[in-house]
Amino acid sequence: MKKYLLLFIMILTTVGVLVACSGSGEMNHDDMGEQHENMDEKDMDHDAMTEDEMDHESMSGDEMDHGSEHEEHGGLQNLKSTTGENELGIPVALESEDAKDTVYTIRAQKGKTEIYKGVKTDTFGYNGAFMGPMLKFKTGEKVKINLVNELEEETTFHWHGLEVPADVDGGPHDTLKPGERRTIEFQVQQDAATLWFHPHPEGSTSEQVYKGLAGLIYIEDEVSLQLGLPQEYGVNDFPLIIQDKKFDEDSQLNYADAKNTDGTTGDTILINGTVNPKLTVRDEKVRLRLVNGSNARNFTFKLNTNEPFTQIATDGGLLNEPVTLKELTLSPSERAEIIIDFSKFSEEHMSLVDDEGIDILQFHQSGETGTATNLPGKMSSFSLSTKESGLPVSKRIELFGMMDQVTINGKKFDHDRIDFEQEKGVTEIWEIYNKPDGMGGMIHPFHIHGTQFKIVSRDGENPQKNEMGWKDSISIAPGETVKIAVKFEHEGIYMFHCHILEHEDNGMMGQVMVN
Ligand SMILES: [Cu+2]
Repeated sequence: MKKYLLLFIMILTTVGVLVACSGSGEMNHDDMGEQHENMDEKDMDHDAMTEDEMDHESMSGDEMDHGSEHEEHGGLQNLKSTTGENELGIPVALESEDAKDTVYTIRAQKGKTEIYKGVKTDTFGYNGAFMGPMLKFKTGEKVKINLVNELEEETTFHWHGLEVPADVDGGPHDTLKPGERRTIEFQVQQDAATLWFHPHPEGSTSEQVYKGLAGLIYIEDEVSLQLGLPQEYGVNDFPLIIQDKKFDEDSQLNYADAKNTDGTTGDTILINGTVNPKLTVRDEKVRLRLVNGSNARNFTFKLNTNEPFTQIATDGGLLNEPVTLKELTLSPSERAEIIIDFSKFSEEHMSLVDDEGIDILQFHQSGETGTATNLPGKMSSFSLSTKESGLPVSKRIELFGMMDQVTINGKKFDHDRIDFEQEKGVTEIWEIYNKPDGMGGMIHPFHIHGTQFKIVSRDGENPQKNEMGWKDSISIAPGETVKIAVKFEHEGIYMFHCHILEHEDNGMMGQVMVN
């Protein structure tokens, strides 16, 4: 009985805050998170709740009205502008260990990093103390990767966006214990793209990524190399793994302190692990491969001058043709490749800013002339056929909740439960609905492992031009319903989940078995 009394009190408290916040039209997930964190874990037995008990909307306003304290947007840390005092670090392009075949060794390690000059910060990294290298794969080739866990905790090596059999995908089933090694092999079967890799252990993905485990994959194919796109790595082709973190007074990345159950954000931008970054560019077209590697922050990127730029690729590869934009939003784990033509600019101060004008990355134009390139008209042959878009919906997914009460179709992740089955090589339409909660809800970036999918529609409308390409993650707004066409080329059990890493760790994840 005591347990149910506590549960009841907890629901009343939660709902009280919900009303206070929704009444003011403000969303405040953070303060709610704190309330929950103050409670004893065992008092929060969600499994004991019925669906009705968890459904905030089923209660009337009177039942829920517990006061009217006005809460601020506590959840989202305000970002500071980069000062531009440090030249952007470029991830090392890892050399194959074999002259003939592509063989890499990836070690998950811990170490100390001088993120701020003269101060050592405890960090995690791949093949180094912080962040990771860039792995280059060519379409069609066989790749062998030796995985080594040198951490003092379990981890996995997940290849985000790579179409590989489930047993090498590095999901939560594939943990390596401290000191353990494993060798995986697979064939690269997809077109040129910018992918990334990160850990995926159940319950601690958010902390491990936050501490620095994130690396890059460039897939190249013959066609993409002949298009004349900027492709001199570190010269006019730059990866940007963009993350926000919060440093404590000792300049440490104290995850327990920074943690927000509803998605951890920080006030400090790091790109490729560099704080206060600037990028020196020549007067030429420069390709930026943007990776939103943050735990939870959505970024809307613009140029401070409001000049247009050109998007050439989505998560899974090149768009059919370049798309001109003035701003671009990426939710966690989404990628986009953009081209900025610096031969057109000679401003004193050029930078990539967010939608509030905060400098994310400053540019320094060296004045040197670069390579003159023309953007190709046609880059890929992506298509969504009328047959595909006309298929009936065969899987329905409802994303709901906040903090540690996040669910998919009312359930939390259970590694012993298969949520869906799908046949290999068969396209199915997944319909995903982001059900708003009493506070208006929040964006959930939805990711599926082991495949690249096509967006069929957003609320019944065609996707924007810059989303007409391969995707493995999709940002879904509260109240929005998206349809995507999904096909798996390999067998096994794959994850689908929210890529707000704290939501994922809190169980906003399911499994599809491909036969
Ligand atoms: Cu989420």
